Amino acid sequence: MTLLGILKYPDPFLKTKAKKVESIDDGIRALIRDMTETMYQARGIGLAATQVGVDKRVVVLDVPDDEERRERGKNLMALINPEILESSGSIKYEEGCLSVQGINADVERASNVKIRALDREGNAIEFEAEGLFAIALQHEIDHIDGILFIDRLSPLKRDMIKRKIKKALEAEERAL
Ligand code: GNR
Ligand code: NI
Repeated sequence: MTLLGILKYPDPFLKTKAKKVESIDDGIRALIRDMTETMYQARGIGLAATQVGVDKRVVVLDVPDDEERRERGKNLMALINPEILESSGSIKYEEGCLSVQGINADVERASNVKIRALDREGNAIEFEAEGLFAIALQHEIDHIDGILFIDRLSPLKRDMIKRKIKKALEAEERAL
């Protein structure tokens, strides 16, 4: 098991559109194990391969039923080549991202999604999700398309946040 480094905005790799996985081999299974360990260590509810510098369409999620009482492993899933087949409704939620440190902002997304993917054994699966699970799925699928949650904000809000991050990074530089 290996903990992976999580890339931080504005790392240009986060804009990469990841490639489809053509065969699920030991390399993919090792990546899933390492991403899972990295997600838990970072206390995230999801993680996309793009965030650890790998341009493959792989995501892991463990979205708690109750955010106050997290049960590690209860809802753990790895999805390979996930696709949104249908989406409906609308929900606004204050999102954060392990690749965008220190920023939280309301994002509007579909409240219900239908997903198709391969599981880690290579079985085709289809399921529906709602609420935080649906939000996290859309957030992770965005990552493998090279999209961050801040890209989903109004241009005004996005520019404000980008300036704030730039300032924080400059302050960090000066402190070195
Ligand atoms: O841990 C995470 N929490 C979260 C909260 C609201 C909306 C999305 C997320 S995903 C995030 C982990 C992460 O950055 N995954 O890419
Ligand atoms: Ni994220």
